[in-house]
Amino acid sequence: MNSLDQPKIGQPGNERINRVQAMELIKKSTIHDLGQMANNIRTSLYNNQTFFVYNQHLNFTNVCANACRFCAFSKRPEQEGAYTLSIDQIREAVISRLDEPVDEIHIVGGLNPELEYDYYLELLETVRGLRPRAGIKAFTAVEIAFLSDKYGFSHERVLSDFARAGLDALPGGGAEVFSPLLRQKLCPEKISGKRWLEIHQTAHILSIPTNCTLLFGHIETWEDRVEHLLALRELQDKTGGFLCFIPLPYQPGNNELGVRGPDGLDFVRMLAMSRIILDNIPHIKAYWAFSGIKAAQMGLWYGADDFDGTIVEEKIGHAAGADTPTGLTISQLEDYIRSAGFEPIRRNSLFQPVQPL
Ligand code: V47
Ligand code: SF4
Repeated sequence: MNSLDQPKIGQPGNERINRVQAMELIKKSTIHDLGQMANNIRTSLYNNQTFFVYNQHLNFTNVCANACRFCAFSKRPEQEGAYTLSIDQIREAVISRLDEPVDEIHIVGGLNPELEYDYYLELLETVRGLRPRAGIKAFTAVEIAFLSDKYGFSHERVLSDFARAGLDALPGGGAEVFSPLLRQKLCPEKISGKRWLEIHQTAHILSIPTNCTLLFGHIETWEDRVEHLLALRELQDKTGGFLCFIPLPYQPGNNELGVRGPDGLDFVRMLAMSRIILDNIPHIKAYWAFSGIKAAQMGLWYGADDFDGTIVEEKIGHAAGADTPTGLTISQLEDYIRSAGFEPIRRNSLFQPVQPL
């Protein structure tokens, strides 16, 4: 599907919320009021449907040239536990689950200077060859920028090459929080928020849809969160290429940031404010692997309409101490969604409904 075909979901007749109103809303509203507002929007869009995907995560390397202070996943090449999967190992990982009806492969890794451009192309071609019908959602804007700088290629060139090799969509990682001051403290080596947005804009222009995220619950304020959401909304006004927003609750284990992470109420407040502000982004995800399953179920009443998927096997949040399962079965996912009061709808990467085989 062309990313520009995504539905525009702003509600005609309703004034969209601005920065000042958003800050007032968060300061003055009870959690119940916020939940009701967000749930009204979510219900008007999807009634009681909740989306999920049969997916597989592939983290091809944890070796990373950056050292983001919140990240417990990345390793230096010589560090114990550092790994890089060969193309053969990637092939094996995909083949090992070929008997399962996986609809999406989510592929991300660290910025490993040893990996050549051809490795990325071969990786995509291998997965595409083995899984001709699955959506391939791969490489964050940070990885696209890394390759573009290393080889002197434009973002457009890298994204077009990858699309030809099998890429369908970009995941939302690497956005963190756009505030330059906070980025300096959290991830000084990482690309700026401005460049992250430019890469997503280029993807959208090339009809590659993308997701977007915000890492929250660490040292940021509500002002920072609102600014970040407004920047995403502004780009979406121009391109319509974002499919889904995922607020990522900071996981405090095994990293040097040394702050606590958001509690359950902050998680659902964040979901509700996202649904209210992002009136043009179709889907809001309650990412159970980071929030916990119970909080994600609650999140469905606070504006979220997507529960992510089976995953198997989540590594980034778990390196930072997430105490959730590393994966779920389809029937577990459906049970969690139903017991929260919603109808589970299986989807593909582009959020189109999938009929189970
Ligand atoms: O980019 C790293 C974040 C992201 C921590 O697009 C952390 O559908 C919390 O982006 N605590 C990767 N977060 C995960 C991600 C994602 C996940 C699921 C679905 C999609 C999607 C995208 O995880 C990284 C970084 O922002 N991260 N360390 C941490 N300690
Ligand atoms: Fe590397 Fe990504 Fe971890 Fe930052 S968050 S250190 S870029 S793997």
